[in-house]
Amino acid sequence: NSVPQKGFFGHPKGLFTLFFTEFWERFSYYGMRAILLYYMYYEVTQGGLGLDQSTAASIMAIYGALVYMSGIIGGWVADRLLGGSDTIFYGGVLIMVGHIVLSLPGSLTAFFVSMIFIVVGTGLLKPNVSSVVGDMYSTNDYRRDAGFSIFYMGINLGAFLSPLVVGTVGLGISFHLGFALAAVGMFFGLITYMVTRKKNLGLAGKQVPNPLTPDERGRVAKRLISGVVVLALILTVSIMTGVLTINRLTLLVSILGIVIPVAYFTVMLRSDKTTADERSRVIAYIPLFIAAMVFWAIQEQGAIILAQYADQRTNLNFLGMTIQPAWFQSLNPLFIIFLAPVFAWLWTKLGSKQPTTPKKFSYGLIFAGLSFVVMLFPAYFNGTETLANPLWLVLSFFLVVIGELLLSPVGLSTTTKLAPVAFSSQTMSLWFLTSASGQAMNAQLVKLYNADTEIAYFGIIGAVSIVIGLLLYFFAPRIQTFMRGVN
Ligand code: LEU
Repeated sequence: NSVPQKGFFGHPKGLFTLFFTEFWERFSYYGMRAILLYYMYYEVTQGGLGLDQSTAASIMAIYGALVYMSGIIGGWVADRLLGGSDTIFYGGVLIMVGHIVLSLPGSLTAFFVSMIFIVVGTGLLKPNVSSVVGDMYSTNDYRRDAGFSIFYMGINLGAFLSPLVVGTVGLGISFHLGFALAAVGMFFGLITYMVTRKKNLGLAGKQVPNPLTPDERGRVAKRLISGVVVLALILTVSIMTGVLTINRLTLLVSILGIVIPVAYFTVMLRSDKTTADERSRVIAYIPLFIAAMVFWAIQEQGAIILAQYADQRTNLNFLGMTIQPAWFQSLNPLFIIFLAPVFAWLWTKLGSKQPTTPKKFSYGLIFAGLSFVVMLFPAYFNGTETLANPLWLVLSFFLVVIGELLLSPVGLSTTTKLAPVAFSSQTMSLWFLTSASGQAMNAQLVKLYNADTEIAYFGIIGAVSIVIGLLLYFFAPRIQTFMRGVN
């Protein structure tokens, strides 16, 4: 594309397509997440599945972990098999099917089936829709960063509206009707994508960057088919014999949350395609990876522990209205939408005086820690028997968003800059892994929360995050030297 396109707010028309596809995909995902926890632990008489709360909380965490781990598969499929554009489409179809399964009155089994569809579907769609945004701009196009910011607004607009829509219907009428709305959302996304992609996306995402050679194709197909068959067999047998319990599955995902990044780092450090400078940068990336992992662990507990808190520990009669607990899930995206421009302005204003990336990460962790520390106050002042003022939750979501805006926007670009060139097609997955691993850790942590442990829970996790943030602050200059010129 030698003539830059300007069909959507001065940006390539393709941004319109990707913006609305991702808007609707996030609408469906976060709408579903806003009621899923309640669906799992509400009594059967209330339309729920009647699971115990700590199991429900753990499943929320492994669900979130798997959704971003599967990005590795999505990245690979786009890179070697289908190209981004088609991979996004198939992902959207699987996601929609997943929500449809949830919308039919069903059992725990139906729930797990839908989870498989949504995990694989999101893995195909989510990393690729972001990479195709990048594909629409040449590397020196000055509109590139702004394009990503607009795209990020699409994500958060979808995430903001859906708890209000899906949450209200899901909790007010029926869970299944709520999930049906999530399916309808993804359907709108698919329609937008299908109708406008040919005209708007052009060649973006059409090429397969590193296609399989013909004899690789045969081998990969064989391995893939036998892999899926073996996995399905193992799953069926272990579920039927009672070997695979929810607890063991949770443990397995938590272990994957450690094993996958360790494997990634080992391969990058050992590869002979990695130069000495690049090796040093990978080492610098390790503490940043861990910091991001801790950050997302706290941020994602907003949909688990804080959601539980909203339902059970919060006074939902506020200023004469009755609040639905799912509505609190709109706070994070709402604050992002309002504060993202403020931070963009701040960084421009500070120019070269702005904090280095490791320092931004450290502030991010401190704010995340504070978002948990403030949750100590209601119990500290009034005990755990009195319902808390909902404004405490609002404050907590506000603080974590400050952290998110310090860490998340620089996180992806830092990943891109610190990963060795030979691994560049993997950087999106590597960044999503920070969230996946954080959530894999959550799968064990969230089990520890209940009314009796509340104070210790928020206090210890909040303090640990702040301490890691401070450590990172002091080691920031050292990490910076390992980054070898990248800032
Ligand atoms: N809120 C973000 C999104 O849904 C989280 C991601 C960066 C892990 O896109």
